[in-house]
Amino acid sequence: MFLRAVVMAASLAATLAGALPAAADTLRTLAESAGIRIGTAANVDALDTDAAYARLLAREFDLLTAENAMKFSVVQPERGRFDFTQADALVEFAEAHAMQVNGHVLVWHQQLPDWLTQGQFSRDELAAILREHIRTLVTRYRGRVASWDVAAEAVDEDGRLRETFWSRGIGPDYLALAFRWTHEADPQAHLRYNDYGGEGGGVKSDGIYDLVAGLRRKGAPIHGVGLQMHASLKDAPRASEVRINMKRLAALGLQTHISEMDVMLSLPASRADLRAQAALYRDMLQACLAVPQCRSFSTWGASDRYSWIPEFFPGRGAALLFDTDLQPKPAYRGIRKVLGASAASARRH
Ligand code: 9MR
Repeated sequence: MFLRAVVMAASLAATLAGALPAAADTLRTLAESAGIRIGTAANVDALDTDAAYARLLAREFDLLTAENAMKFSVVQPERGRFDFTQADALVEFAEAHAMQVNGHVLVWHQQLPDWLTQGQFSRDELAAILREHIRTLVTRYRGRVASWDVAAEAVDEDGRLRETFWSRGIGPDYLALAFRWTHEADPQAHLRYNDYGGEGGGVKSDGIYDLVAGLRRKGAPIHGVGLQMHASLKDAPRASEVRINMKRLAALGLQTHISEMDVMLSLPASRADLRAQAALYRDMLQACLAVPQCRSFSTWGASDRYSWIPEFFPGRGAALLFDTDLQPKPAYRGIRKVLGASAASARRH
């Protein structure tokens, strides 16, 4: 009787394993063996309304960034009234599927509520508002949100500190303060600076380097840099320069992340463009895998069904790994191949 039960259990296990051959081949399984996290920005409304999209995220990714759910105007729509509905939904989804969460974003000059941008505040009042915002949000998710994009896009195209609502209102030290306040609220969290257009070489990349080097010198608790990587086929950094940039950031003691990659195409996307897009994704992932301090690779959305590109760049889109029917594109297969090769060589070592 006992033996029969064992045999039945074994055959059931074999049947189940046979029914799920893809599990070993998902991006997240391969990324784990390769030693990095594979992430995406998540659309919280879609998680609620689109079950196939939610399943896709849980199957392929092990790191989620809130595309909008944790931004200032969503979390604190009125002064002192915090709304965590969307942020909670995101964190709970991630926990249910053993995914890490990257909190996005604490101090940024966009998606700020009117009460803040239209208000008249002294420097001290503004600093107190930011401190309270950070304290409330970060404390709520202490131990549950593994990393935070503390600050984003603070460097201008010319490499200098961007003049923003925050730099005007508090002064240039708002960045060092934001890192300190975040660290106080969750001393275990990995704290990142996140920007676009400085992934490879150039003035902006140098400006970002100088900024984070300065923060390190001042003793600010900054641990990583997110290189966003919003690209097009005509406008993308060279992978070799991305690698060099990651290495110089690593020499400062900083981890790096490809934090928001997408590659916009002209619509309708041609097969040649989809192939070139796949090559770009592969190259950037390879650059990340070549630098031990590059710890995660995230795309800004998973499926072309939900992407910011068509809204912001009419006539362009098809920028992500899955199409509008949630079907894998050449870019997905390219990423999977690179992760697979890296996972296999990691196992050999
Ligand atoms: O994808 C986000 C889009 O839904 C918002 O409307 C937009 C508001 O500016 O922000 C987009 O996400 C941005 C991210 O938060 C920071 N880096 C650039 C991203 C694309 O604009």
